[in-house]
Amino acid sequence: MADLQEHFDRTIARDQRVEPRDWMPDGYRGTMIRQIAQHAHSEIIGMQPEGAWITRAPSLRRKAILLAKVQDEAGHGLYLYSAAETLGTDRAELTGKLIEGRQKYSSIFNYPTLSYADVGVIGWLVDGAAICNQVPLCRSSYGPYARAMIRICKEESFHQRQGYELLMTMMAGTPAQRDMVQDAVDRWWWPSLMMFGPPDHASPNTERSMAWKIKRHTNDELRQRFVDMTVPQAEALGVTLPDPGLRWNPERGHHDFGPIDWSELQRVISGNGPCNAERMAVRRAAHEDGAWVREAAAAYARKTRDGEAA
Ligand code: FAQ
Repeated sequence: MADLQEHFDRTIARDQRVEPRDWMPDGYRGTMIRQIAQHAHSEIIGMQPEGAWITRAPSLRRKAILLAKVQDEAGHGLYLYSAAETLGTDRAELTGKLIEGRQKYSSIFNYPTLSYADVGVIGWLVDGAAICNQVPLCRSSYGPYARAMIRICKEESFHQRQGYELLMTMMAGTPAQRDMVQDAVDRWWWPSLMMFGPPDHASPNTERSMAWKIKRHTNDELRQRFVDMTVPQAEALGVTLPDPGLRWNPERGHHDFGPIDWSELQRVISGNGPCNAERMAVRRAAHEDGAWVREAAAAYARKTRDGEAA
């Protein structure tokens, strides 16, 4: 046992990857399953806010782009459930936990999408925040997760660019279109900052996840990186970020920003955000409606196996 622990510690210390065949402490396995499952659930639930606009996209071009983006999110969910399966769980079990409300998904997907500008702002801010958080996860210590993240990040970059391009187009349009963009930015800015999780002093998992090199930066470090990256983009776009406390601090070499309402994050995580009930109801209905597909696939697999055995 001591040998196994030593081998694991050496793997982490040398910045090598932990692979599914390797021994790992139960705590490491449990943390990886929790994080990967939460991430996978976020991608799947995350299809809903933008998916609601597919039938109302303003042009064929916008519809094709949005369809591709939402399909990518389904794909990300599937890679991530597969990565979780290498740790000894299975997708059906994780889906069960999601729909029973026993596992979390990202707070950000519990906010409504009120206009088409929200599709652009989700691409710019939500995918922008996701990239900031996930690029370092390409170096996460668990091999299957780190490798899944490489492709996911490439696709998220396309998502971010399509959102920014959509917003640039709207900002070059009518005053009403510019107002729609500003209104969407006002609503999504603070929830986007909350995506990075609680502040470091109130984050129970960060210290251990950093020691295991699952996380490479703390929640606050990544949040700051996102703010610094986004401020010049907002200027180029011509929108105002809704924070009177936002200003460049030359001494820190970073932007200062105003206080985040952590009680809102707590409320949303604990199931009481604006759309939690709706998101879960849609997910449960999709699961029930898909029962026949799972049954047919299982019957087909049985038949093929029996045929091969005969
Ligand atoms: N929402 O101790 P920490 C996307 C939970 S994908 C809900 O700091 P940790 C793509 C946390 O799980 C977005 N729960 O936890 C897309 C923990 O739960 P516990 C998802 C949150 O794990 C774009 C507890 O609070 N991305 O956007 C949130 O060290 C557009 C204490 O927190 C990922 O999952 C939250 N915001 O750090 C799709 C990335 N924050 O212990 C569609 C991978 C924290 O009670 C459209 N995950 N919690 O079970 C991570 O990097 C980390 O898990 C953090 C949290 C940073 C999210």
